[in-house]
Amino acid sequence: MRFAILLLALVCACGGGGGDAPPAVVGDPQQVMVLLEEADDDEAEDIRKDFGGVTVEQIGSSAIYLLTLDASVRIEDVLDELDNDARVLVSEPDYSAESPEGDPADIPVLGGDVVASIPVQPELDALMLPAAHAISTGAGVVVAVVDTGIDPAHPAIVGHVMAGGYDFIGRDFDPRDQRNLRDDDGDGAIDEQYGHGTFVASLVLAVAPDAMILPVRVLDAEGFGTSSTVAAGIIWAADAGADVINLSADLPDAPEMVREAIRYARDRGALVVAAAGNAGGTDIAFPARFSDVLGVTSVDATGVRPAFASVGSAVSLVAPGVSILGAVPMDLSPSGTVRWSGTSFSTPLVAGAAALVRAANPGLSPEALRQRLRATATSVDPMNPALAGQLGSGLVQPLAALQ
Ligand SMILES: [Ca+2]
Ligand SMILES: [Ca+2]
Ligand SMILES: [Ca+2]
Repeated sequence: MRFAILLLALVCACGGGGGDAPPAVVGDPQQVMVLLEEADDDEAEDIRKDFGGVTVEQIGSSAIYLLTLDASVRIEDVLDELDNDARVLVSEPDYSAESPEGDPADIPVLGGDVVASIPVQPELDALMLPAAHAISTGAGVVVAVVDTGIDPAHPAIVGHVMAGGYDFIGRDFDPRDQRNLRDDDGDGAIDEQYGHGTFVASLVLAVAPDAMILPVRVLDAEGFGTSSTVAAGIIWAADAGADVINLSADLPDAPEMVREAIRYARDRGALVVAAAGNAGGTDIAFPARFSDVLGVTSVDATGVRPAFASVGSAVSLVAPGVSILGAVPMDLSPSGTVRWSGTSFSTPLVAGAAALVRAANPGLSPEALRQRLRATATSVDPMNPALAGQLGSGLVQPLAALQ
């Protein structure tokens, strides 16, 4: 955990604050985000001039601005100033974001299953997809995969990738899943999240085979991003016309900028679906626990909750997430598939279900779509008697949601 310790040391060196709040992990120690009352380029330009040594970028057409500080500028000074700045509604560091499967204990199992088995794997039987597909296949619906990027040429995905994605890690128009063959977070596993986004995309398409995937890269191959990459990715997806946004990532500091990005997406008709996290306790990850989001945790193929799956009253739905077959780039696994467990992989099954319902009911608002999926789920409390009330509305049921 060399990386995390280094970041904590940087935060501690900043001093200030104090109190008994948990130590924040700053994703990028030279970046700060601010929320203005409304998007205002003149005001942003004034802020840039006032500080000096700072570049200011608007995130999409939102009222969120990203301040990047020159090496000579101290982040704590900027945050102190912004605290007292009447132009600024909220200011905060650029907090860290991480894939829930970033621990080396959670890496995928390479296997020889063929790609064609992904949509017909028995692990998905409880979703009754063949019957659901007689009603809807998700045609015309855009699902943004805001993740590590995707492999657009993978046979499980090719032909279902929308143009217009973006890479907020590399800051270019190439949102492919990519790795650098270095263990950047020093946890002993090299590029342990390479393929995460490809895997997620293949599961969206297993449920909604005619949906289109919009790839937005906000996490690197170790599974790390920041609140600015995630907020920018959500806003990008909403502006590109995403109907559903899959976010299999956790931001432990619950950044206000990501809340704002989710509100922005909701106001533009996009439903955000997020992973509840793999800590196994009752602390649901952010933004899965945010009320505007459909938060998803895992069960196995028989509806039983595995030990890793976080549970609690903020869970909305559950879906299979144990030893799921999905796609990864061929240079990671020659078969093009792996088996992987985690709430990150239950999430795209719900995102796919949302796509099916949205395709059949194009006028549904994000809130109505969220309610429809919850109201038609089946309780899994009978299989998990000790967890009654902590598994949301239960197992997502695409067929029932379409009827
Ligand atoms: Ca890691
Ligand atoms: Ca790496
Ligand atoms: Ca690593």
